[in-house]
Amino acid sequence: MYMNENSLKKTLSKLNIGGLRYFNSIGSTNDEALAWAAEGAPDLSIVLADEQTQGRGRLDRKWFTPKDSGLAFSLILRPTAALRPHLSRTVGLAALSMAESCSMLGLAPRIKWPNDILVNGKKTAGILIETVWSGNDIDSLVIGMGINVYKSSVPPVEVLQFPATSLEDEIGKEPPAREEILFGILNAFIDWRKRMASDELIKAWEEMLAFRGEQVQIHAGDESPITGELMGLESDGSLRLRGSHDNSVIVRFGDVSLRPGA
Ligand code: BT5
Repeated sequence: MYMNENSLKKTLSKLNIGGLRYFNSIGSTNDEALAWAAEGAPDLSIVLADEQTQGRGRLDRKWFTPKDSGLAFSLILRPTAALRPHLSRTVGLAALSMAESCSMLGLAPRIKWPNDILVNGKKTAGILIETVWSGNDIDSLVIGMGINVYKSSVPPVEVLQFPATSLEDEIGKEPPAREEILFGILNAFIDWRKRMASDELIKAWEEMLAFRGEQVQIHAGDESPITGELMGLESDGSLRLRGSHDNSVIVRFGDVSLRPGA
């Protein structure tokens, strides 16, 4: 059974969103949102699909979204002049909003920097942010979020580099309706966005980080991994590690994992 579009609209009408495009099935909600943003979609417009046939992760990876299993949506942001200097914090804003909505379900989520939400050490949600440019300026951002709600959303182990789970698995019973979970995420997002320029956002994001105080490695491209103790965040959302000579190492992108044998 697909999501109930009417109850979705009704739930979202309580929030100040820009517009909604709902699909039973789509290639990728991010692709639709990128096209809509380029046509001038209003701020906080949402593209949501029950099923994605070409769901995308970062770096051409795939995001598995079978029908009737999870939440897959893309939020279009039109940054104001005041928020423009802080756009590198957007992934934290999205991660914190998803993590808070997991906390409200009684779970203890952690953010695996930069874009994964872990529950009990397993991936429950991921974020993919893409940009619409206007010359050298950012016209808008598309924030794609995928959350595994029911057990059926978890991909087969063979395709995973990192263990995955769903809210249903972790709560141990039927999770709330997907519309309600979406409402919680958007509500938190709208609220945190008001504080996007404040240190409060960085502090809350930092407190949710997975592997703090542990030895980690960061893989970015083909280069050999960067290693160090995971300390926290810089004010732009970069990750700060302590290297083996007590030096600070700042990381802007990559995939974090625990350092084997450390
Ligand atoms: C992400 O990439 O985690 C970003 C996922 C963003 C998905 C949303 S859904 C709405 C919007 N529309 C899109 O097309 N995308 C966004 P990354 O960190 O690169 O992780 C991708 C990796 O996670 C894959 O290579 C798989 O190993 C694994 N994976 C795929 N589907 C998964 C799932 N449902 N649950 C857990 N892990 C998954």
